[in-house]
Amino acid sequence: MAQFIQLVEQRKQSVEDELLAGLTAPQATTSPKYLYDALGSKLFEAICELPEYYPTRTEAEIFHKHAQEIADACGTGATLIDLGAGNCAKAASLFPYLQPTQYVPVDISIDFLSDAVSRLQQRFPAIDMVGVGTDFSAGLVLPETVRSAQRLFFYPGSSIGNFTPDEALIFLRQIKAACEQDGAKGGGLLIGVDLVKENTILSAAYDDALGVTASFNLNLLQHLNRLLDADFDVREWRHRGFFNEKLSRVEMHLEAASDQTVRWPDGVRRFERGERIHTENSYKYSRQGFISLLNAAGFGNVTTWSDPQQWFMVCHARLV
Ligand code: AVJ
Repeated sequence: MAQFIQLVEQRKQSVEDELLAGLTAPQATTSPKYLYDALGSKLFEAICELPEYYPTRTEAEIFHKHAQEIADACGTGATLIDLGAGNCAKAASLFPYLQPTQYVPVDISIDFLSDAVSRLQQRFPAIDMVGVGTDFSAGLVLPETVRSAQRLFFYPGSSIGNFTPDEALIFLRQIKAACEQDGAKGGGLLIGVDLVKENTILSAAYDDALGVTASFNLNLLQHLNRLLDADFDVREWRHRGFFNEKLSRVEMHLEAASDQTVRWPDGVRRFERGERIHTENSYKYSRQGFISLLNAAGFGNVTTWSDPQQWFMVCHARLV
């Protein structure tokens, strides 16, 4: 049986406070983590199947093509800590190469993860599995059953892009600290990073023809209605997804299609037509820019793998 630990059930009050502070700010924002309720996680899986959404497919190609070299860089027998594991499929495809001793998938979408990890444990009975339900964006805390030796953090999919570069640096330093816990040696990081490319390709990836990304973004409003007991009318909002070249990030917004008032038990927010809620940033890096960030966080010995078009990059880095 896979072990499953729910670390912090974020207090309902603090979820509400955080959300309402963002929603009532002059420029309304919500954290991208609220995109991932049960339906949101499924819509994200659907996004990964879209022809326009190249990151997942390109990263998978890189992992497939360079699996043995990647495993040689990472070393076998590690404690593989999978940040934002989702359905655990990416890590599972690397198990035959990485041969982890322990597998620790971490995700905020708790029910989705616990289903995935119990199915995976049946396929790989020899690997010790500890599922962790937690919001690691607030800090990286791991339960004691996670082994400290040879921790390999796995952060694929370019989820690092959800952080600003400053936040990413702080997060990478936390990973470094977690590798060094109890004086452990041999730790490292295997991370997927999306690279800067032509605007049209980036914009299409976040505003696809079928409107799956639009549904993913709009579903946030349904999630907010449940979390806050609010009354967002999903039909009165439009998806916006585009590349902001100056800040080197894709931005997702929800735009009010009409003047409207949204209500929740102790408050209201008026939105005028065209006003937006900023729901996600997805930063895009240059190869050298990201290596510099890794170095600044205390990682070195960086090896990178990319696809022929240089659209995506997988990096392995060691502690220095
Ligand atoms: C899961 C954060 C990597 O930024 O590409 C996909 C999320 N948002 N389409 C990304 C996402 C819209 C995705 N990450």
